[in-house]
Amino acid sequence: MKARFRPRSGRERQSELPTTNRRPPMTGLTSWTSGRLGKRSIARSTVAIAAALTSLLLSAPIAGAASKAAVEQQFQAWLVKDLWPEAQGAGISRGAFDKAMAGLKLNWDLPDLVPPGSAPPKDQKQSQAEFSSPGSYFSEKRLQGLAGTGRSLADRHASTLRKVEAAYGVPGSIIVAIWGRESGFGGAKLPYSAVEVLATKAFMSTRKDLFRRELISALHIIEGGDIGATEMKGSWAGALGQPQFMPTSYLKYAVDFDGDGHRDIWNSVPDSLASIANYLKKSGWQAERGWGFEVAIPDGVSCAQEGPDRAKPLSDWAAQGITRISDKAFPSKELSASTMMLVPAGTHGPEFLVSPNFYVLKEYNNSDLYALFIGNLADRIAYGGGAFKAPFGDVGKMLRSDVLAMQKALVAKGYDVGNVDGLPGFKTRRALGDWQAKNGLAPTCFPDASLKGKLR
Ligand SMILES: [Ca+2]
Repeated sequence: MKARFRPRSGRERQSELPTTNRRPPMTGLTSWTSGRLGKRSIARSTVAIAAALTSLLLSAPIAGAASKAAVEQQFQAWLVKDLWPEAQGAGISRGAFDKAMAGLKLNWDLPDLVPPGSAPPKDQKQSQAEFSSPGSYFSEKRLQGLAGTGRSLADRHASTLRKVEAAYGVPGSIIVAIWGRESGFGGAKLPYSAVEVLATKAFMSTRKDLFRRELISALHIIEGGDIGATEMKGSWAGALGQPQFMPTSYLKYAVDFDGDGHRDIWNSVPDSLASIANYLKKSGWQAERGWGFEVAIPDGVSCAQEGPDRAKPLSDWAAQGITRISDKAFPSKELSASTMMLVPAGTHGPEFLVSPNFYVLKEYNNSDLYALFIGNLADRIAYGGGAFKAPFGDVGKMLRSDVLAMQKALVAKGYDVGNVDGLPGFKTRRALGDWQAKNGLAPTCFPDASLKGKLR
């Protein structure tokens, strides 16, 4: 788990679904799978810095030692003259504000910083990023480790989980899977002061406005008395405690489940588990449904039918000949319920029929692979399930710029690929499958090296 809290830069990307702004990406997965924060905003030039200093800073990604001191001074002035009036307007007391900001300094080690006067980072590197198979996301060793620990913790906290399930209608296995994935069941060390991270990013980062909102929310949490500023620990991205909530999510979803009067997602397991469940319930979790099934799509049934906007009753998919890969029957109670096809690697990987609960998991972290990871881990914890049966295949060596070129070609031919960003989300996959079928190719619904020359 340790690696997940290391600063990194330039990995967050936008997927094709609307992003939810609930938490920034925490995972070190392949870049195209993640990106809850939406488009990185181009930092406004906020501070009128002398032109000479600007040109100096442009030559270096981070300001040098001398100018760092100057930026620290600007930061202190910003806290008092810029941030405080907004915090005051939002109902924060001067006492809580001063206490939270006492001795605060910028954290220069965080990723995606844009010190005043420097240019925002160019996205050029992203287009040269190698595009790899999603398979590496599902490390069998890691999943087995999380499942083993998850099962024993599900036993240890069985009575709490039963109460949480009764209160929120979310299966304990799903809650425990998220708890494990997000913070190693609360065991991962959260090394950062959330206030320091949020204030640094609100002052100088690629997404200042977003982090400013989160900082104000963090001040509300402190003002409310659930936790002190120094105890409010988080990730390098400002995500808090065992469920890894951003402060705005904390204010919406955190609950006091152990009854001590505080919503303590840092130290209380019952509060952490119930807060995760409440997040999912408020995001629309349907108690009577699972998350989905790995399936076999027969030859001749197109993979280009996927997407949350193409839901059908499960029985309609079954009528096309789609079966569970386990050969078990679909549960009869779900047959009439709304279900979607999901092929994250087209025909090059495992194929799924998913329920709306799958998209609720994506509200927690807007990535198909994240939601599949949680579903798979929960099945292991609940039923002793194993790895997905179908392997993620090799799609050849490609760059994001190659995917981008294919997207542009599809758009020129009138297809809707969603965002033209070099990331093959479901609309791109679907468009590619339709184009393949129209051109006499068997649809694979995923960019691969062999298609580069054909699709121009
Ligand atoms: Ca509590």
